[in-house]
Amino acid sequence: MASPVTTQDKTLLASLYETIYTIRVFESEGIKLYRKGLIRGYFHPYTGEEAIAVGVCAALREQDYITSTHRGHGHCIARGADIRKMTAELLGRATGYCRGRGGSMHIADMSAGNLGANGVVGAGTPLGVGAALGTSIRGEDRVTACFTSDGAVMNGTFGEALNLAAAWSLPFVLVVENNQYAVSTPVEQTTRELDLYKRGQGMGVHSVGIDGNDVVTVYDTMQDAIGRCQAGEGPVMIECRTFRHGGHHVNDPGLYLPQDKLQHYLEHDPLTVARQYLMDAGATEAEVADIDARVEASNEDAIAFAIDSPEPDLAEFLEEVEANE
Ligand SMILES: Cc1ncc(C[n+]2csc(CCOP(=O)(O)OP(=O)(O)O)c2C)c(N)n1
Ligand SMILES: [Mg+2]
Repeated sequence: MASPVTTQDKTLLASLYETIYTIRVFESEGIKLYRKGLIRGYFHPYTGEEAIAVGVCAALREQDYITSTHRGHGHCIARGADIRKMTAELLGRATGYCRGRGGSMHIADMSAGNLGANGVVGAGTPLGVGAALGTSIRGEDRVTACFTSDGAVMNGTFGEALNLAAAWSLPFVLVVENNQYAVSTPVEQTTRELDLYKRGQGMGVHSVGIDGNDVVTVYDTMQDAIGRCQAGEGPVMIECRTFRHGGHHVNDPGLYLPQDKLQHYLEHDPLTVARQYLMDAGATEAEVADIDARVEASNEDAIAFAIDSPEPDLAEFLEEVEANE
C-alpha cells in the first residue's frame, strides 16, 4: 500500500515522525498539567491516533481547509498551530488562541485554514461541506478535509452532509477516525456494518478503509484524495482504523477497553511505525534522538510560556458578547 516514493523520502518521513512525536508529547505533558489542576474542563487526548492528522495534513496544501473535532489537539498541531498559543489556551490564559475563553474544544486558526474544533459530535461535517461549497462556487483550488469520528458517522449530519457533497461533486474529504469507541460504547453496538467506508460507497462516493496507524498509508491515500478532488471527482471518504491508548477523556480510565485489543494497538503504535519508516529510509539513532530532544524542548518552552502568561482581564469579560438592549 505504501508508495516507494514516500518510503524513500527521508526528509518527509522525518517531518512526519517529528509531528507525531510533537502531538504525543503535547498530550502526555498536557495530561500532567491537567492532573496538577492547571487545565480545567474537558481534555480528550489524541494519543494513539496521531498518524491520521499528521498523514492528512502533510498531504494538504497551504490553501486547503480542515475542520476538527472534540479530540482536536492533533489536528491543530498537524496543521501547523503554535503550541505556545495552544498550551496557553488550555491553561485559560490571555495569550491563547481564544484569549483563554475557549479551552481545549474551541481552538481554531483561520490563518492556517483550520476552521476549528467542535464540541458537538458530527457538527463539523456540514461545516466542512459548506466550506467546500464556498470554494467551489468561488472557483478556488482548495480542498476541505473534515476530520470526524465513528460516533459521528451514526449521526444524521453524516448522511446529509456527505450526500450533498456527492450530489454537488464538492472538493471534500471526509476523514473518519474510527477508534472503534464512542465514549464507552463499542462500534459493534451502534451499527451492523463495521466497514464504515461502505456507507460512502452507498452514496456513490469513492471510499476506502485504511490502517490509520500507518502514517505513510494515510499520507498516500490523502494525496490520492486531493488529486481526485482537483479532477472534479470529489468527494472522497477515508475511514482510518485506529484505537485510543486510554479512556475517552483524561478522567476516564477506560476500564471497558478489551485488554487484548488495546495491547494489539499499543504494539502497532503510530509513533513506532513512523519511527521504523524513518530508520528504514536511512536515519540514524542519533538523528532520531535529535528530533526527540527538539520536540521535548519546544514543548517545555510552550508550557513555560503559558504558565508565565496572564489570565484574561475581568474588565474585558463582556467584550465580544452581544445582547439586545
Ligand atoms: C451531538 C452530541 N451528542 C453527544 C455528545 C457527547 N459526546 C461527546 S464525545 C462523544 C462520543 C464521541 O465518540 P466518537 O464520535 O467516536 O469520537 P471519539 O471520542 O471516539 O474520537 C459523545 C457522545 C456531544 N458532544 N455531541
Ligand atoms: Mg470514536
